[in-house]
Amino acid sequence: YREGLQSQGLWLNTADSQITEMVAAAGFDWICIDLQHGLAELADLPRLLPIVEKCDACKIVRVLSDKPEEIRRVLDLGAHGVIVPMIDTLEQATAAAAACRYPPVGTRSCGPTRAMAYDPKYLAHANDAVMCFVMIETAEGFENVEQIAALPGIDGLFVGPVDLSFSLCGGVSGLGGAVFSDALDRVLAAGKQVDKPVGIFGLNPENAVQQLRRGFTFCSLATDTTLFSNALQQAQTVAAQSSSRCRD
Ligand code: 3PY
Ligand code: MG
Repeated sequence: YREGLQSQGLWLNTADSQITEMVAAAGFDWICIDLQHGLAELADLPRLLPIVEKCDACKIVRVLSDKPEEIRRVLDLGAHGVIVPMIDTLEQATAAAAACRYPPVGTRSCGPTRAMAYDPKYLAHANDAVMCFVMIETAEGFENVEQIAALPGIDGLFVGPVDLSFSLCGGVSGLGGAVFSDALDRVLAAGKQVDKPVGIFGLNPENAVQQLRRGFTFCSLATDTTLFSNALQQAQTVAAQSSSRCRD
């Protein structure tokens, strides 16, 4: 993203090694392990992150909250970057960015247990290499989006469309409406103004492609759980069609 390239990722809601292997081998630019709404816990990361690392995908983790101690631990375990949910204020965003950097720039305490195992020279460049993306998904965060985007240490914004639709439009029925569409334009403009990437969670692959066309820098194409449940439905549809043909 630092070269301004668009990228596609995949979102992991499960904490399963085999699914992570399959996703990593499929060749996505980045993979996000979700600690906020997914099944993974902090203790799963030493098992899952090396699988992603092996396939050269960028290791992103959505943290459970903006708590600095949690952000630091996720980075210590070797994540390249964090997506921090539910950021409302400049203070929250500043603290999240600070938690990602060692002093004097930030407040990160030094103990990169797993990160050093991936990269012995980690300490020399961690402050520059680590990525801190904050989620714009509340009305308050949205109102502050230009100032949040401009903060030093914030590498980019990430839109949570579902929460943002609840907060701005009263629910997911607003996702297709003008208020929501204008909101996305404003977030994109806020990123563009400071030349920082803006990502978004893709609701499905078609939606993800639309968002990339619209100008988002990075977008998740799907989640492991939605892919699996779509495949199940497809299998059931095929089975239902063929069993009705058998009866005929
Ligand atoms: C949202 O859409 O609110 C998200 O956080 C995506 O997971
Ligand atoms: Mg959300």
